[in-house]
Amino acid sequence: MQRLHEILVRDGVERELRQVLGHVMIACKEIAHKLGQGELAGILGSTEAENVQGETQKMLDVISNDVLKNILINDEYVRGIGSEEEDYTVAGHKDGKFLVTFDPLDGSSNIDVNLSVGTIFSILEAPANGSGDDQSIFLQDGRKQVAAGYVLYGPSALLVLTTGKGVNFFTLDRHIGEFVLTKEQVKIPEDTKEFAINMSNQRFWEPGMQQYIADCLQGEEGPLGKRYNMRWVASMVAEVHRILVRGGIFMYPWDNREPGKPGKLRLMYEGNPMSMLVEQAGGLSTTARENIMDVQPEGIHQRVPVVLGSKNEVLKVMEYHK
Ligand code: AHM
Ligand code: MG
Repeated sequence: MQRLHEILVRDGVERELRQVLGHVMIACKEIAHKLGQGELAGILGSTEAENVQGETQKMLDVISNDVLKNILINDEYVRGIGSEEEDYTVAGHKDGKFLVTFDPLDGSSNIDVNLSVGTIFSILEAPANGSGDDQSIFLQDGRKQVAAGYVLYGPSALLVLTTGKGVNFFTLDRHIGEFVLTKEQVKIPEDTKEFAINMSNQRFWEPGMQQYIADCLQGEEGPLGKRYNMRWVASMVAEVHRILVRGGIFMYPWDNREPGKPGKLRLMYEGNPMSMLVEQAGGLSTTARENIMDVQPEGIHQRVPVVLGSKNEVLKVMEYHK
């Protein structure tokens, strides 16, 4: 049995980063426990509040955010945090070496129906100067991430992590309270016949995306020559996990539902960490035109179109957008 800590030491991950990752995992174990209690803990359902992005917050969104925030801003190596559920970035320790951004509970529309949700996180190095409550120090492109990952709260709780040396899976052993290595150097198959997209937004997409999906639906008689299958969990963590396990393509593309919002997902704590994982596993992650990790962020809650997964299929979608 190899525990998370042992693998991080083996992979030469510096002590300070190991500590921060350890703290993220303590928070995720706490979140896993609360999710497991469900209705018993009386914390299902929504709050009265909305987050800065105008979305109703679930009670568990707020609780998960508080759990992560409290542990991280008290970590001496964390300069600051940025969260989907915080309007602004929050300062941690003034000399902290790292910045952590996270979506504390992604896919939270799934909570009340007892389906999979997850925590997504991304870790950047803090620049020499600047306080963690100044969002400008967070605005670094995804290539600068030193670690990224998610914890999927499904039938088992699973950590999927990269520190830039491939992607490993760790399953939470609830008996000993530790994440234990269960799969190493995961690779996404290059080809796929499975796509994931919220079809109800079809009329809002660009012509290229409309055409790609129309061609997928034609199956083996169409120009793509394959019989496709479709999945939509409405939980990006579950979606990306399926792709890491058996391949596929996931899209939350550009749409024109709301002016000024190029899609739904956020760059700093959804797009970038998922892109690092997907690329480290041999897949591709793009906006349909450029690599997501090359997008220069302009705001902590910036949105980005997302097309990621099996390499050859993502390249096809990019062709449709030329
Ligand atoms: P959230 O961060 O508010 O939970 O939103 C992100 C989630 C993703 O997990 C998922 O891919 C997407 O929203 C589903 O959106 P939709 O409800 O439009 O299908
Ligand atoms: Mg989210």
